[in-house]
Amino acid sequence: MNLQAICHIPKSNYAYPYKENELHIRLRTAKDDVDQVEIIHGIKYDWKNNERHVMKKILTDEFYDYYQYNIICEDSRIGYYFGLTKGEKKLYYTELGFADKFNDDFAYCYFFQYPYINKVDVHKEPSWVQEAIFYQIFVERFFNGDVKNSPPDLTPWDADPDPKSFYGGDLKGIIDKLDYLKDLGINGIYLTPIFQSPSNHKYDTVNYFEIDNYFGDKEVFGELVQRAHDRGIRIVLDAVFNHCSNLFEPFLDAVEKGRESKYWEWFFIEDYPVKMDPPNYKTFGHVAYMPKLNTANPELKEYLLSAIRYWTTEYNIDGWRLDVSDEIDHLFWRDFRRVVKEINEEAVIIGENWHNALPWLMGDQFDSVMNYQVTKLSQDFFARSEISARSFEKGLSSLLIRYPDQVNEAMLNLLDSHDTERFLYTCQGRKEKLKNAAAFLFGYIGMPCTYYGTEIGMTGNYDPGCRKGFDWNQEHWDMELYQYYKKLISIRKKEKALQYGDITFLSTDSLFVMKREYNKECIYILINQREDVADYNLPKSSFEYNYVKELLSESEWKLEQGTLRIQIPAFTAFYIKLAE
Ligand code: ARE
Repeated sequence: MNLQAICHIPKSNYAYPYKENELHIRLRTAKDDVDQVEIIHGIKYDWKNNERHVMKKILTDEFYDYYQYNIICEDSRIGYYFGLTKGEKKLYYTELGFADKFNDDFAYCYFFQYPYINKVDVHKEPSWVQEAIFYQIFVERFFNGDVKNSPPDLTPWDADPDPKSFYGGDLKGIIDKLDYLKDLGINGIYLTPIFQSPSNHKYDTVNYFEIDNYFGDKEVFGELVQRAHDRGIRIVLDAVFNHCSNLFEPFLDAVEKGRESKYWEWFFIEDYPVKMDPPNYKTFGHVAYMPKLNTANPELKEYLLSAIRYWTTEYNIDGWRLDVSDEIDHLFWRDFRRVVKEINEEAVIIGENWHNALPWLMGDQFDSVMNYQVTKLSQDFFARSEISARSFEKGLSSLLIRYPDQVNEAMLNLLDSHDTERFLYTCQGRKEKLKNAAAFLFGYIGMPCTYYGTEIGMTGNYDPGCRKGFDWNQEHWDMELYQYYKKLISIRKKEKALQYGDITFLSTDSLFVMKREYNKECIYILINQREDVADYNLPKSSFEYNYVKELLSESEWKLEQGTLRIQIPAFTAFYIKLAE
């Protein structure tokens, strides 16, 4: 047995409460190493009634197998240890390490413990995340619904963007296109920033309490939220608190008065006079027009949180996406969560962390993060064909094991965004690759998010190329792609297995295979990313089924002698649904 590989960490992604009466325990071993893993668990103060259960192998990545067991408990003061078997060899794994024997009389000295599940510590996601289907809008480029509030010197809508160009997209434009979005089928919109700011992207806020004039006003915004809600669509706003604009009043005050300014401590200014080129204050990246905010300063913190309170309360919005969330202090985010959830427990909080975000996702800060790691894997597998189906699923497995199950259920999964190349661009225009990637995304656990225009075949390089005006001339749309997206969205909305189902990976050399299973219904997502036809024999199911349907083409199949051999054409995805 490879002991070095074995790992369990209490109060982490390896041991966390899923509900007040449900504790999830995971264990890592070396890949294909042990025959069986058991968990022995009991109530700490009543150890003699302990129970022994076999743990299920849930995931495998490049080097490790991962096992999980969910303890259902009325009394949550739990002790536990593991029993590992390999051939004749039996070993116990406790908090003190490995042993051949375990003396139950002294169990309390050895076992791992989960001392108590306090209800307030349970990471509770909004109840709707598993049914959410998001759409991201870069406001300046979606639709110009009110030409009266457009900036001067507009760039023609169909011209290629440069970092400074203005096109006139606004909030009224989104209202005008809500029926388009409703018809597409999405039920959540994430808007890039809408508060007053001199740039087209508005990530440099000048006033956190006002809507940008070129985007509209509070009345229009209120109308947008109301009309979206009327259509069952939620609205998530972008909170940019890592930095502000260099034209933000408090920064101007600090520039003018130096240390005498009551806002001096809101920033990280090294010296007076303040210099811009190069800046002698901390910034986002090396961007002088974005001075970094000192979110540990109590007055600034209260000011920013009051803005959050204002928009969440007055406009009844459904959540926040947090810009550069990984560079802001954790204490700020804990207070932020308290403020948001006190107003609306069902509001979602989505961080912008491109890397492992576990320290933000244990229940006291974010509900979710933008899943750029899935973006990267999807680019490698679907768009660039650089990795195999098996490598892709190993990559996904590593990501799934990083976080508690409720976090995986709430991750914002995306193929592209305003900060990446458009996925079709990465695919070098090969639409079938984008379609396969979308079929994966809408079948995967978490909230699928479509970047505006990806569904009609928009393409473009990294920022600013990915921020072109949405092309509303339907003659230019890739109608087949658009219909495919609509189909995927409608299936995702209908199928409980895709929203709530357990996930299992079963890829072969030639095929990516992912199974989602929920209450005697199961959907196999089979994706052929190769130039040849791929064969697949559906494995025996845990339940008897007679109903077999491929959901994307809506064709029904007959079982032959209880089995099904499927041929998947090159660069095609199938959603095979089995039911009783
Ligand atoms: C502007 C120009 C660009 C130019 C850039 C360079 O438009 O063409 O390349 O300046 O200075 C906003 C605007 C951008 C603007 C930028 C600076 O939207 O258009 O770029 O401000 O003025 C990292 C951060 C992550 C950040 C990305 C972009 O960690 O937080 O970089 N994303 C957010 C927003 C952006 C926004 C800002 C932050 C600033 O979503 O839109 O930019 O408010 C790895 C790293 C990550 C890194 C990632 C991408 O994974 O580990 O940390 O993300 O790559 O580079």
